[in-house]
Amino acid sequence: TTRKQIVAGNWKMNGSKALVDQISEAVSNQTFKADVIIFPPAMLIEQAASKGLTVGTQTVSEYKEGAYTGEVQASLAKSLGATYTLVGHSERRAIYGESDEDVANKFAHAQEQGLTPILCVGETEEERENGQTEQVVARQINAVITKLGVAALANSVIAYEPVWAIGTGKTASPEQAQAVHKFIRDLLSDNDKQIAQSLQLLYGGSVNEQNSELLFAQDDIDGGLIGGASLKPESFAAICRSAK
Ligand code: G2H
Repeated sequence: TTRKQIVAGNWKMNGSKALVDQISEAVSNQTFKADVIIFPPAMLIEQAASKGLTVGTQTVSEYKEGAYTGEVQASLAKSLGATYTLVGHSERRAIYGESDEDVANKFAHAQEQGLTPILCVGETEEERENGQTEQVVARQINAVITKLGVAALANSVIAYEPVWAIGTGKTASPEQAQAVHKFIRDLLSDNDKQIAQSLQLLYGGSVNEQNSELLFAQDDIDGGLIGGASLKPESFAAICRSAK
């Protein structure tokens, strides 16, 4: 099977209009084997899209419109040029209390509005130490399958991001990451073999230009979701080049 790799930059609450220009310069005159996607703060979506970058939003409201002060509206993000959205990033789950059900609702609404969701899953350090990694990741994915059916995953991406590796400099080893990716693909395969084969599974958590090549070379890793290193134009371009 040939799954196209994805290198996605999650800027979190960082960046600026100037950084949009710099990143766009760093990646636009090169061709990569991977699709490159930028997730800047929502206010920069239009500018990034106007530079020809493929763009997504870092979260979306599960509601269509109305009295939801401060929320990011899927249809508006789409009209500004976003084509993807992250859903259920661990920071949204941990800091803003998003439940598995909230995340499934956001996933559903994003697809309804024509955004491709990247569903983020992953265990905390405590859960890993207690041997619960597979159970947690399965619960997070099954919340979407239970609500929407497995067919909904056909037009989506999953990012495995162990919480203990996020922004900590502790990357999962390629073998550790591959083991969980394989577990996820097997879980999907139990539901639908074709979707399991075609779905792109990204690794996230302290990916940088030193470790990306080996991670991206694993059988079930189809690219990465990059935080800190995606804010440095040269590092991000190097990570994009390392995709296969
Ligand atoms: C994980 C990742 C990007 P970082 O959150 O989503 O961030 O690469 O800084 O660990």
